[in-house]
Amino acid sequence: MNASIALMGAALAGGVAVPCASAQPLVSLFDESDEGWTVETRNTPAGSFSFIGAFTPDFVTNGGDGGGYLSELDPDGNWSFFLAPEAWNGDRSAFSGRVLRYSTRTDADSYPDGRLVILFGNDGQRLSHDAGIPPLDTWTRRIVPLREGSWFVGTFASGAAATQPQIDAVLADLEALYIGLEFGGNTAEERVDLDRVAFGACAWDLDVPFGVLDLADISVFLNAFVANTPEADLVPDGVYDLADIGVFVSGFTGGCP
Ligand SMILES: [Ca+2]
Ligand SMILES: [Ca+2]
Ligand SMILES: [Ca+2]
Repeated sequence: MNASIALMGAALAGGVAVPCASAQPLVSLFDESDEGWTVETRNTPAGSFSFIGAFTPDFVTNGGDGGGYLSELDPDGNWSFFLAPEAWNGDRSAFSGRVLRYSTRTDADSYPDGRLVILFGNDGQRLSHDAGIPPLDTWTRRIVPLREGSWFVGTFASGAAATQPQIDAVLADLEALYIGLEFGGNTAEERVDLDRVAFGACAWDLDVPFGVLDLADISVFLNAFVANTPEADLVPDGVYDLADIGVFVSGFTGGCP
């Protein structure tokens, strides 16, 4: 297996950076500002999930998963979410089948609903994903496939699985992207951070610059493959084998779909 990896690395390293020919991902690295992200608190996502309050997250200049990042101290006893800038909404059909990446960090884990990623579509369509609870006090990179098998209908990531047509319908007229930060039940119990968001990146576009395939992506893939971490599980089955390498090589050499 190591020989295969070395061969792949040598083969790919002989190429040049490949720009994604089609739609570029939307990216927030928070190098210099909050990039238009806000925080909203809402009623329970197990219920109406209706709007309660809007807040401005803290922008921190360094210490993120690369440079600056966003940070929010839980502002109230409701359900808090980072909200992507309005400019990210609209027709995102090109992102179907790609992934949402983000890095999260929390200093509490007493409450589970920070696990939620929620998309609003037109006419009240709502989808949700369960990203799980990250380990404490360390940056954790999330990978959320924008395809069937990763989303539920509604805002609580339970019940009916969302079909690919339902996911595509929401992406075709996106009205909001929420990333959960509710990892502590009480007001001001937890501080949760967000960085390195890439919405609509290819599964094999693993490192910055997102939207460009280059040696950095190869390096991340190889390291993740050897370490058996999810970034390299491109045929997502918890097994790290030639199938994952095959997807990476064909994706890398083919650009983005
Ligand atoms: Ca950053
Ligand atoms: Ca890249
Ligand atoms: Ca795999």
